[in-house]
Amino acid sequence: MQYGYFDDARKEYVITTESTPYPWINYLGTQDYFSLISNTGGGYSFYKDAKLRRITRFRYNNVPLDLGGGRYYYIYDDKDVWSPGFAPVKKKLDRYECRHGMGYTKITGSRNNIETEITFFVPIDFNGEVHKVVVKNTGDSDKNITLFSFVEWCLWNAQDDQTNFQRNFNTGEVEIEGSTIYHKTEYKERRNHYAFFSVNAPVTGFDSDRESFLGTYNGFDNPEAVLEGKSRNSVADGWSPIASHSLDISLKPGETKELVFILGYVENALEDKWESKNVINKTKAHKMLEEFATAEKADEALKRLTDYWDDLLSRYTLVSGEDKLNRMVNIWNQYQCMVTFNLSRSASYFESGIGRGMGFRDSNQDLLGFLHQIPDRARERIIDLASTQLEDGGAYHQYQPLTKRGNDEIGGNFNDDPLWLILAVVAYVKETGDYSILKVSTPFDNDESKAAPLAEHLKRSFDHVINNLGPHGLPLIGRADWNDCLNLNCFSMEPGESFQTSTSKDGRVAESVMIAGMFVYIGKEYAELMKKSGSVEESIRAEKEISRMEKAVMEHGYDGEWFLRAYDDFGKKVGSKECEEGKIFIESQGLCIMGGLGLSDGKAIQALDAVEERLGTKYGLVLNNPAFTKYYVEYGEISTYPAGYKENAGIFCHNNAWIMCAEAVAGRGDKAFDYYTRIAPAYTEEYSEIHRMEPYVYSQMVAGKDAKRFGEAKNSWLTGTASWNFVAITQYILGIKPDYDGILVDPAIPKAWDTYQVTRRFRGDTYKITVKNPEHVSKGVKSLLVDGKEAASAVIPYAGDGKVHEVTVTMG
Ligand code: BGC
Ligand code: IFM
Repeated sequence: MQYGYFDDARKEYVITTESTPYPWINYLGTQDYFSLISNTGGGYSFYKDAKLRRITRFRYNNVPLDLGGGRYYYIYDDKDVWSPGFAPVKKKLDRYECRHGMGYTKITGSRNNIETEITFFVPIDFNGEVHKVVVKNTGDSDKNITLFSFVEWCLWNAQDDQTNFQRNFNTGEVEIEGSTIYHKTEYKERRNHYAFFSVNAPVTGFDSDRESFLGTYNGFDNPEAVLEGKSRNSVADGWSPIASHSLDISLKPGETKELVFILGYVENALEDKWESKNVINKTKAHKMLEEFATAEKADEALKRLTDYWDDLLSRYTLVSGEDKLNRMVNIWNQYQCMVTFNLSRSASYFESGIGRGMGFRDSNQDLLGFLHQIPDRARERIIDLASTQLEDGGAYHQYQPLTKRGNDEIGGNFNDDPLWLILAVVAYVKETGDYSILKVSTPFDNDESKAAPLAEHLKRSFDHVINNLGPHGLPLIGRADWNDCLNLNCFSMEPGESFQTSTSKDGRVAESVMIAGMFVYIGKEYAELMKKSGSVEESIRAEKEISRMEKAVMEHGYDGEWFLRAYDDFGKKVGSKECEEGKIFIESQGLCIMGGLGLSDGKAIQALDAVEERLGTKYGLVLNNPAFTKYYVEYGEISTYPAGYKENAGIFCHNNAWIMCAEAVAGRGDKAFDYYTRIAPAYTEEYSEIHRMEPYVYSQMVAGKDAKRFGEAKNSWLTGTASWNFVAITQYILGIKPDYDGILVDPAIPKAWDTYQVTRRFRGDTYKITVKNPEHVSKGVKSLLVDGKEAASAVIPYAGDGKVHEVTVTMG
């Protein structure tokens, strides 16, 4: 069952009912100011950091669902009160539609011949959001209505705001200036920032004190001020400051009125002192309001935003016989990659914005799907990430985006982390040809006095693995590798200590075959990068280490039919036939085969067949099998999950992509694409009532075959699934891979495909690549013509002339 449809021409998903199976959200903002917005206007906004600079308040896990805060509008029409976005009043609408587009959301609601369309967006280079409101009288008699707006301020630190009431009920301060309501509460120490909510027209009234607006015991769905059609003109003093406007509007039949509301954030320089306590410098706010003084200016800014996205998305475009595939590759997968790049795992409807900042492994992987869009921002992020690396090559697992400092509470010692940095840098250099990044002086542990060239950081990442090997010559897992919940050192923790906070390493010898696979796969990339950048000796040294690791994996990491997952701290096999439960895990199969292991002797194919047989379901591949039905102290958190959920045999969409890549490496395009379609959102759309999450973006997890709610997804939006599936489909299946000296063409496609075209913008040139498959093979490039001339290899040489080049690839 569907709850809407894709409008590909406008790059929108159109939701046609307010009763979606879960709030279906979108993100506004591209750079510093971000908002989450659900299909009924719920959500919140923040500047750079969802924890430390929360602008509006939101209550997670609220009852009823998604009424915990948002940008709410109310219409008072002859005592009939309703919300054009359905929430919060939830009165039946005659028509409802929500269009989630690229960085904007347009919600239309009509009732009693009043149609209201609100377009929400964050303009490019603007620290605020625009709500363009169009109200139309669609009936044949005059209408006199009152429009109310509403947002609730958060007192900046979202965690403190939700917990520290003894203090915070005293601190709220606002100021009213014409139609603008300023929120200027200070947060514990003097910081020169404030927010404001304004409208480009004179208001009839306003409110800035929540209790005055709602009434002491009313909710957002029935504010007393709105029920009476009259603002209280309240000025908040402590308690819960809000911002609400009311505007009387008269409309003749057919008449339309347009208003522009601005919710903005201002950060003044610290030395630009407040004149005296709480007299804020409003110059920037005034300028921001001036920028959106008219509806035309809002329309122009929206046009700039859509042009911006059209340009970003034009860097990789596909024309294939499959509409669903086209819309994933051309629109939604790339869009999600930008969102995960911006937000890492911090703020979604499943991540509270106060739990996590930017993840080291997460953000490095997110770069893989994003860096072709804006390489300069990727470069900056790489340096930020590398600056949180520790001198021994390990890394802080997370950092707060506002401060960019590593998070001490979580620390490091997740032993896969360092390798992802190498992969991100390799991808960046292949995309841009910019080797100079390797020379950038980059601090360790955010300490400038410990700075070294980025190349040195990569070396330490590589060596961190070599310096931390276990009894089988395989990498020590540390607190956990990519699988946060496989905590093989868990049993030796102190009572009350969690794997997140444990730092002791004594007696911990658990080893990860997954990291071994990563080391081979990413290590080969490292060796090649070193060779390409002139460090030949380092490249030779790396190759020797990789060969040694390959031997260790084939000797101790293969279990007869598939790759083992690990050795626990007692030296016992994990992910082996010998295990009672959890006999096979997905991660090591994917990464070992991506590293080329087992390809020459049939072991890779054997492992992939085992994956299909034991992990395959119609909704995707589960992570492990059989699921754990008991708690295993030696495995940790993974076995605390009920069978079929999350890391315990859930369908983790992130590592499904590794199997797609592995199948492609092994030459089995049909299987790779089959796995792709099992989890790609556009393909799940038709069973949205089971899947429940947004059909335009990936979710982290779908409940696996052992779960009671098999097929139901959770944790939509912020997941490495976005970038890895983009890599899997665009580079491994469609086979268009950026490389140091050009674009490598190496498709692994379903045999039935005849042809497809990819247009790839690459370092300023444009390559129009037509792939033909007359012999209906999955793999193999027979000829490659660039502008009519046969190329020497399967690499399209980089021309560097800024021109358009026609490429014809014939498979066979
Ligand atoms: C979740 C993991 C997550 C980890 C991070 C666990 O509870 O299952 O998916 O990565 O928390 O803290
Ligand atoms: O690898 C992790 C990631 O860092 C956060 N989400 C879950 C993944 C698997 O545990």
